[in-house]
Amino acid sequence: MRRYGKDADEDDIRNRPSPKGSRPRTRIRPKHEDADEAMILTVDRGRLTCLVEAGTKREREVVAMKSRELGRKGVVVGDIVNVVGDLSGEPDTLARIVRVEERSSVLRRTADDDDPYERIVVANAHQLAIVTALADPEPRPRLIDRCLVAAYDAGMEPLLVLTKSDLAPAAPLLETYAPLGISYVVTRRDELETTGAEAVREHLRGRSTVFIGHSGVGKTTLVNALVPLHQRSTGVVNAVTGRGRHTTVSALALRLPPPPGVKPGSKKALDPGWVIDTPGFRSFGLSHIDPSRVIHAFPDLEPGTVDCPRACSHDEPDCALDAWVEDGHAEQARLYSLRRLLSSRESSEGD
Ligand SMILES: Nc1nc2c(ncn2[C@@H]2O[C@H](COP(=O)(O)OP(=O)(O)OP(=O)(O)O)[C@@H](O)[C@H]2O)c(=O)[nH]1
Ligand SMILES: [Mg+2]
Ligand SMILES: [Zn+2]
Repeated sequence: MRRYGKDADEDDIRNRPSPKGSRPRTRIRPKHEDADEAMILTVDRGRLTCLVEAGTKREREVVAMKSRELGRKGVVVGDIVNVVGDLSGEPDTLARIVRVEERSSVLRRTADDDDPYERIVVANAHQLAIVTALADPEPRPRLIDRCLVAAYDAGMEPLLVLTKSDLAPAAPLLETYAPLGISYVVTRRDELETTGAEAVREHLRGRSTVFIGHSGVGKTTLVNALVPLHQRSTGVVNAVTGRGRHTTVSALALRLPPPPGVKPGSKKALDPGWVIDTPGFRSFGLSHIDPSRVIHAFPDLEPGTVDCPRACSHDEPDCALDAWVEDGHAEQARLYSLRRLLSSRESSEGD
């Protein structure tokens, strides 16, 4: 998401010289020139909650709907949009979204691998927090691999969040991911409560992070600890099936509170980062993924692919990457991890 606070502040000064915030209306403006910029916080059956004048004293939430001129274009959490109409934020008012700004990133998935219909989950996020419980429900490494592929494809930085460390150790899983050099954090509920999730927050400052994972892994528990002023419902995991109950039904963006000791009004206080809680998914389809974007996340291996045959799957006898590793340009474990990630596209979608 955009570095909101500061920009919005400057905008405020430029556009609203009068203390009451009223603008001259005499000039004839091109269509929607006076639209306000807003960020989408959540979407509920065609009603979109957006934040206007973010980072200013007049910051407020406004409920809006898509205007007809947007056509079929979707609007998702994290989108930066232009809104017009009643922007007072009073109850029972409804503004209109007239434009969606170009997105800096999109996290997409399909319901399963054969599904041609792509859903955009969240726009403009920088980081993908892949939340996996160490037990209850059991971790599924193939699913983690698929989420990593989605992160690399989206150009988002992955963060591995391993929850419920009170139930099982993290070491075996971390070993699998060590060659990928991914940032990670290990959490447990009782510690989240006492430390206020400070260890997690370290990874989140100044950017926007989407939390994804199976139902019941503890995404909302984490987000609640990170943003204590906003408590969402959490659910229990079924003791027999080991499945969560799909407690969270819609994505929601929440601003992190400023870190302790930061001066109010300073840049750090205005831009402490955003977290986006999402509903647990059953599967994570990857039918839309471009393998070259995944290889791009392996800068040590990418140059070795110039000698590959055309449309190389990188897992075939003529693949040039074996020689590349034998010649000492990259570690064998890295090639193994790349191949595992690429092949995760063919594994069954729920695993
Ligand atoms: N033992 C243990 N339980 C935890 C931990 N974190 C979360 N839980 C429990 O796991 C259950 C599910 O947590 P939620 O936060 O609702 O999970 P979620 O990922 O948001 O689930 P959905 O919204 O359904 O996708 C709750 O009963 C939590 O209290 C932990 O670190 N240890
Ligand atoms: Mg939840
Ligand atoms: Zn190859």
